[in-house]
Amino acid sequence: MNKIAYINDQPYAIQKGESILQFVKRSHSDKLIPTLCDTPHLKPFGACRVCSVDVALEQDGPAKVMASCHTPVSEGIYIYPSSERILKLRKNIIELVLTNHPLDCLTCEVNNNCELQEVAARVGVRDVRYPVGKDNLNRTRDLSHPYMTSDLSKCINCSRCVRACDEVQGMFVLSMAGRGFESRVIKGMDTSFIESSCVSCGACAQACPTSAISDVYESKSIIADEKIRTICTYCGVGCNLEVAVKDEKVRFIQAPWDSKVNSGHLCLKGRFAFSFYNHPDRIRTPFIKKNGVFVEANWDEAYDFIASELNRIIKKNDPDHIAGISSARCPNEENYLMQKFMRAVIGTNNIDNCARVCHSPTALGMQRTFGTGAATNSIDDIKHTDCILVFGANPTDAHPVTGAKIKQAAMKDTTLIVIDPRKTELARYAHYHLQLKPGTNVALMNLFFYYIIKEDLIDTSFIEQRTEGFEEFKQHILSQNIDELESITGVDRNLVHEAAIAYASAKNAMSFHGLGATENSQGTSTVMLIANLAMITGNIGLPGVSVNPLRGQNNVQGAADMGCQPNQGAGYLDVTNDEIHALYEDFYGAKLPKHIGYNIPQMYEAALQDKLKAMWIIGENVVQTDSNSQMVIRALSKLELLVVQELFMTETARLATVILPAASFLEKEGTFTNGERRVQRVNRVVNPLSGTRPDGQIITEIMQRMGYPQPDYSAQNVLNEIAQIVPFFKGITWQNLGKNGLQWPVADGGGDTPTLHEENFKRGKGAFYKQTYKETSELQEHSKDYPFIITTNRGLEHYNSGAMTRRTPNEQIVTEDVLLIHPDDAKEYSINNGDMVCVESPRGKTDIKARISTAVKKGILSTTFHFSEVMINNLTSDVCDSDTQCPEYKVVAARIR
Ligand SMILES: Nc1nc2c(c(=O)[nH]1)N[C@H]1C(S)=C(S)[C@@H](COP(=O)(O)OP(=O)(O)OC[C@H]3O[C@@H](n4cnc5c(=O)[nH]c(N)nc54)[C@H](O)[C@@H]3O)O[C@H]1N2
Ligand SMILES: Nc1nc2c(c(=O)[nH]1)N[C@H]1C(S)=C(S)[C@@H](COP(=O)(O)OP(=O)(O)OC[C@H]3O[C@@H](n4cnc5c(=O)[nH]c(N)nc54)[C@H](O)[C@@H]3O)O[C@H]1N2
Ligand code: SF4
Ligand code: SF4
Ligand SMILES: [Mo]
Repeated sequence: MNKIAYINDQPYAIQKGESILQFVKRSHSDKLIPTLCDTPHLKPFGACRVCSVDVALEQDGPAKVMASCHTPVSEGIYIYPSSERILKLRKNIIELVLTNHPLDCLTCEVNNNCELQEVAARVGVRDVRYPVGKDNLNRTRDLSHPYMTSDLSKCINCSRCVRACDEVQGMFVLSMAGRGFESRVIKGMDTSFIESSCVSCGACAQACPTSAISDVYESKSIIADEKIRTICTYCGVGCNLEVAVKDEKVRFIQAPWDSKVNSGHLCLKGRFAFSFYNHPDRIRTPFIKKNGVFVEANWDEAYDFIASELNRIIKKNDPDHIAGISSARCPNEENYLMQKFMRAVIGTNNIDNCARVCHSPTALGMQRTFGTGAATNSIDDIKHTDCILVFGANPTDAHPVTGAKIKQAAMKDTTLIVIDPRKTELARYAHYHLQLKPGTNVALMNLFFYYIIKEDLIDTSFIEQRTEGFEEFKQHILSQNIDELESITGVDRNLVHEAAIAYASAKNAMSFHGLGATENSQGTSTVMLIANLAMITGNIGLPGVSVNPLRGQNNVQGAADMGCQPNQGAGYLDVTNDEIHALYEDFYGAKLPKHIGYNIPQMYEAALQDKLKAMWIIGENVVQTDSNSQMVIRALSKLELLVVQELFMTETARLATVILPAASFLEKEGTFTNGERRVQRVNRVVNPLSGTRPDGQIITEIMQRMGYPQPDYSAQNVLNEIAQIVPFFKGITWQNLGKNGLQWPVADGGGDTPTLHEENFKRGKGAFYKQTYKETSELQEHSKDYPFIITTNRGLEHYNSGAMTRRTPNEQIVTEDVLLIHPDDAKEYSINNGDMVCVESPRGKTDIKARISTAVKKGILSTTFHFSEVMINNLTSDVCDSDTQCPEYKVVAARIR
């Protein structure tokens, strides 16, 4: 029997753990009880009392006034939300609140987006009887920050902003100071937004019921024509956006509360950094380079030129003299078409995407160990885990909405282990921070395994039933020289010992890894060890456990799923396999190549050797972001044809023969697949800027121009085509993706898969692979003359080559890449904070501003790679992960002058 409580004498079933407010909202109506200090996803606060209701133990019995937001509903109680005395009480409370608020409130410009006005109207307050609170009305506005403003004369002390900052973002920037009429919100030690440690996530602005804290796009004073839901274009978290449009222009963005990925939260890139889309720098017409200068062309001229050049190169050489790089920034449908174009129209497997320089070791390493190269679980599982291992990842900067969740978990009772050469923000919250020397992951993992096996913390039944190769693996681990591993990694063995026990003895443990694992010469080996770590402890196949790579770009998961790699076609099917080859030939109705094509580093190598004549690059700024920039420039400059499809004139676009102006994510439709395999709908918010076209349309038109019968472009039709060839998209339709998308594999009928490998691994048994640490050739060859190691990572405010974020006000928040250097090193080289230093590697050098910091150990330098003025990839090397050719960005020999 359901337990029951009564609302206005009507019985309703109650649910465990509900407050009276939640109960009334869910079972009866969300209009019955007005609230002020309450807001979705924040803990009940019970400060404003506007949500008060009468509660009696029997029908019409003596009632007590209770704040419904923080009173649990109990069986058999009688709730009267609108009794006469409650209505009067609410009106009094609101009158008092308004007393301390600008008197023009009821007619203020924030019109119908102000919750305070709405509540005032609902409780029937039309004017204010009490005198105005003393000092509240002439507080100065804070206009220091490009996105956040405050006008605290409008503040009603509800504390929603303070709680959002604490409970969602975990920054603790805002607090209440003073008491009574004097109490007010302060930032940091009573400073401005820009001077405080605010990370500009905007959670406070979204939470504020008035516009006391607001974003400068003045979300609260604009009445949008339309609000359209879509997906963030930046990182692989895949946050949902609600984009407000007025007069065909994007005005502001908020986080939908009902999103499974980011329920009500965003970082500053998703929420604020959108103004690149109509920046004057957007390319608005095709260009063809003639005698070294770009000349405007119309689309027909550009298409004819490209088609005739490609046909000429195919005829003179062969199709393998042409290669394509597809964009992990673009939707699945566009990536699918790009690989189809290269394979079915050009006739080559020379197709790749930026996963090569990012998580290709993850895809391969997890395919080898599990059979599927993708995250095993949902991010939401953080709620159900006891231990989190963050391995070579910095999610509070690079995956901020996930990073905030990990931080919140660590501040409660989840054990946090961070393995990173830098003291990242999460490292400061971690119970164990293993601050290893860059490039020594395999040695560190072997040490970690040593203690798990020695302590007998292995999950024997999981190993026996679900895995193979364990005995050999174990013998290898036990034969390791512990002293040597300790000295290689530079981490105290006792700390590794304790962390290993913490991980292995946790009931449920998740791991999250990033580029610190993959962008190394032993990247694939490291990922296999991370997968083996989950297997040896049985942390796979359930909610609350995982091996979750934090995939980088918004759709890098999708670009690989769609077949933008030289060895596997759409759906990861092996292009060299006879049966698969026949299947693809039949499906595309074309003759296809059967040998593996070039990956990105091989494309440059081939170009330098005159074996590649043409490249087509969509949405990737390789000159700035691929390793060893000068080599990349030499390779691209040798090509006879370079097509670059871009939003902006990037360093790469400047080298193009033809530039095609593409439409951005806000201007087109399709699907993005986030790092937890969630395929989500990207909806068009505004029409493509005049002169630009969606990438999918451009590729289709070229396919048609070259004689392939591809139907005119529509994202939904291409999605249907994908569902016919990609096995794990079988049950996906545009309609059934709904608001929150589906996690692949999606079976016929639409059932999706939050957790992989529940019963079996894709490859049958999970495989153990022993690994031996090997020092990178970069250090073997150069550390004598270049005694430092420089490693690169990301900063919160800028995104990769900065092509987009540097065309937004983010540019005012962070203005340059800086070099972190340990105080002892700075002293030795007489470097002061802010000095320009010259950093040099065997490939090149650059000048960069020094910041003295204990976040790095002695001998280690670190910086970001967002600014072309610094062009840090002039320093990075050609050393790659031996299995996937992912460049070793993370370990570069350097010296300073
Ligand atoms: N703000 C912002 N967000 C982004 C991006 C961005 O440019 N800006 N880019 C997106 C992309 S494409 C990606 S791939 C992701 C990447 O996100 P992450 O994987 O977090 O990438 P990084 O910040 O490059 O490096 C992660 C960490 O690896 C550590 N590290 C370096 N060397 C080693 C090592 O040898 N071993 C270990 N264990 N750790 C090491 C670094 O100190 C750094 O803290 O971020 C995405 N999100
Ligand atoms: N030193 C160092 N270098 C690194 C790394 C590192 O850790 N250290 N990390 C590497 C990693 S993980 C990655 S993923 C790469 C990223 O390297 P890139 O992919 O080169 O970086 P982005 O700046 O994201 O470039 C994307 C480009 O796509 C364009 N674009 C955006 N949306 C669209 C669209 O819809 N259509 C089209 N046609 N274009 C669009 C943007 O204008 C931008 O120029 O950098 C790598 N480089
Ligand atoms: S600034 Fe807004 S959210 Fe914060 S206490 Fe004041 S009214 Fe509430
Ligand atoms: S966390 Fe990633 S997906 Fe979410 S808003 Fe920030 S950049 Fe966009
Ligand atoms: Mo990436």
